[in-house]
Amino acid sequence: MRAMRATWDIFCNVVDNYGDIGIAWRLARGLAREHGLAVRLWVDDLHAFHRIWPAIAADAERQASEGVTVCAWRMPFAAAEPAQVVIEAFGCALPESYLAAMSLQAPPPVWINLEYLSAESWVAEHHGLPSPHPRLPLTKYFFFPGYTAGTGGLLAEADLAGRRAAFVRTETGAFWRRLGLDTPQPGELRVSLFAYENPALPALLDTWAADTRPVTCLVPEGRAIPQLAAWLPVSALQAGDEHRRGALRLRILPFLDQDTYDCLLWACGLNFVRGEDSCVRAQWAAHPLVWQAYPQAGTAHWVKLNALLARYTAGLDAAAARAVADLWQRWNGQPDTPDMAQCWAAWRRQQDPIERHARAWPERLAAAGRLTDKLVDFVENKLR
Ligand code: TRH
Repeated sequence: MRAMRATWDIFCNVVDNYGDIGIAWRLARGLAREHGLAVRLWVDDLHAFHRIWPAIAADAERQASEGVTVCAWRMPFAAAEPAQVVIEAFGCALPESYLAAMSLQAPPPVWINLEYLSAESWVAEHHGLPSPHPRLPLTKYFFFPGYTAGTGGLLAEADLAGRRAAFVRTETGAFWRRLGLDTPQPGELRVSLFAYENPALPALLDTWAADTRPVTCLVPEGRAIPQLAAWLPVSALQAGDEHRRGALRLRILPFLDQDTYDCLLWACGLNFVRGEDSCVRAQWAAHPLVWQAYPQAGTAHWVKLNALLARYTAGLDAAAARAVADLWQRWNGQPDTPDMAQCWAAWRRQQDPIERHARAWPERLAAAGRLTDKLVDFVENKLR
């Protein structure tokens, strides 16, 4: 049996935010579109799904979208014949009844836990390791996305670079009009901001307001809005609202669908991103980025942040690398970093080399390989 003919089930439990469903959806779409696979995506929160992909109906038990069968994951779990390949996204714990049904299949399904992405070096050593089920005759494999060839690679569509290049060449003006915005003025920096609540945000806004050149900050509706409202200050903010403070123009956007958000990353000169998926998309976008790592207990997210910083800044000259690192670390609340005004001034001084580096970065990133291709290869090897 070849994976190309296999059926696939992907299970996604939305813990919070949009990363779980964002990644599961990107993966499901990619497997269906590029590998012609029959993919069912089981999701326990279709409301979150609807936010990133409005074509999804939040109340449908089963629906088709982009060549994927989307199923509502309800408990108790109705009997379903297991697929030949089962992806458990981020250790979401498969329904017991489904696991039992898997153990009765001959041969048993290829069962894979899709892990979170990290740039840390241990990832390559753990990628692909098996773990036998304690009771059932099943083996789960751990599939680690990552930044090096020895990992599971990164999510990216085969035509991503081409679509981005075509957009930048011919579609940016129309995109800004679609969002109700003008095209950037000479010297204007257009920034997208996707962030968790962040104690560093007011200082960043102060700094932008005091910039010598215009900064337009575009914020899709979400968790940063209350802090923005408090800083302005205004009682509330909603999509379409615009406020000016000094050099800063702040504009609230509606939450965009996943593909349109990509266009925003391609169109802006600097992208503030968070979590996992938007961070990778911003890297593929070939513009400078500032990453806010998903906050974890203690300082675990600082370790992740510094691991990506080390990879991302390798090859930049020392002053530019320092400017990138200081701004990312200040944004993530790391101690012993200069204050925000100093970080921003240094970033501005290094903006040209940082932009050149960002343009060249996707080519280096591609060396990690594409996650969908690597996953299909991995499964084909197990099915042999
Ligand atoms: O939403 P997130 O903070 O998700 C997080 C992280 O993935 C984190 O690692 C995980 O542990 C936690 O969830 C549970 O950030 P992320 O990963 O960037 O996911 C956001 C998704 O939302 C991404 O697919 C892009 C999409 N998006 C839109 O579709 N429209 C938008 O307007 C915006 C801002 C994002």
